[in-house]
Amino acid sequence: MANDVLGRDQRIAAYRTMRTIREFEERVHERFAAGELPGAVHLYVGQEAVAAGVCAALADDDYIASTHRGHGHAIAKGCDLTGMMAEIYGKATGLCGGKGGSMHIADFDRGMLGANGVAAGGAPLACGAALSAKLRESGQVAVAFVGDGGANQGAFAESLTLASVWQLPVVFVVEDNGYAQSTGTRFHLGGRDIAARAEAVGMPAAVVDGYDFFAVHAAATEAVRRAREGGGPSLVECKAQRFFGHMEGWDHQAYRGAGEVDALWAEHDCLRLLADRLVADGSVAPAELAEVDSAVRADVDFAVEEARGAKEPTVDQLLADVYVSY
Ligand SMILES: Cc1ncc(C[n+]2csc(CCOP(=O)(O)OP(=O)(O)O)c2C)c(N)n1
Ligand SMILES: [Mg+2]
Repeated sequence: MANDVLGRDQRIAAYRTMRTIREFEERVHERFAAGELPGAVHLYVGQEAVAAGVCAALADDDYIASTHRGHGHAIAKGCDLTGMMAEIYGKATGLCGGKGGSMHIADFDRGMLGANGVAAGGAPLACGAALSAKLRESGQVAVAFVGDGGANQGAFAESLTLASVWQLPVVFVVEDNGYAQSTGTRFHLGGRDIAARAEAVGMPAAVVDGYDFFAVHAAATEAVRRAREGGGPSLVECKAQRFFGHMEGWDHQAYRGAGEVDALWAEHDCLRLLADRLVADGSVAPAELAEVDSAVRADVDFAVEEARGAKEPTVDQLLADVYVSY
């Protein structure tokens, strides 16, 4: 794992963020199976170190634009767990009034510009936010999370080009999790690394082990620093597979090899890798991590109970904020 400059409190905060994402996602998995959640839900388990490592490099007022697999990004950027869970339950107390659901969670107060049902939809949005920051000279940075499949969208190529030509303060975080739905990257990528596409437009790029919080954080910190100091855009490609199916409900992962997922849990569980590292280097005692675990579990319990008990939006609320009159 890469060296990193983070102090003890920040290391524990990283563990807390990743544990929160894991607990939240596993609970959503369980509640979906119980038939409680409407709509489409895509889980982020396995990739937690990417969201946590990138967002730990950002300031509160920086922007992120997310993907359809957005819960981890939202949690790492500081979105409220209770509001997120209520949103996934489609309740009026949700972050978007229950009208967005899992795939459209947004919270502008936290710089979370939204999960996005459109593959690579976050890339042009982040460019827009970065252009705004540049024109306002605000010093803010925008991050676009994009999947390996999303990186094949035209909008991604256009965003890279525009960001480079206009030297926007934007970071493209590509999460190569091995698959776009059921299609493995070896069938759709046309090359080994998406990072090469950035180099083609003169943009610095790095490829990192996405299971390694410290490696992600170091690469993101460098890219964010470059953007904030006027050095233009960067791409950080993080390799980390998802441990669950593409989407809750129907994906039995027949396209994956026998034992593939078991091996991921055994060898590439980013949360366990981080915990082992923190204990081994003396940053924390195992008991401290256990305290974090139980506090996080209580937070997620609370979020689920609140969401279950909350009201659904009324018809009036459903129609509010949907159409804009200019
Ligand atoms: C523009 C567009 N095309 C197709 C889809 C259908 N679709 C939803 S998720 C997905 C795969 C995305 O793969 P990737 O970007 O690798 O993200 P991952 O699901 O692996 O996180 C596709 C093709 C879509 N949502 N948007
Ligand atoms: Mg993918």
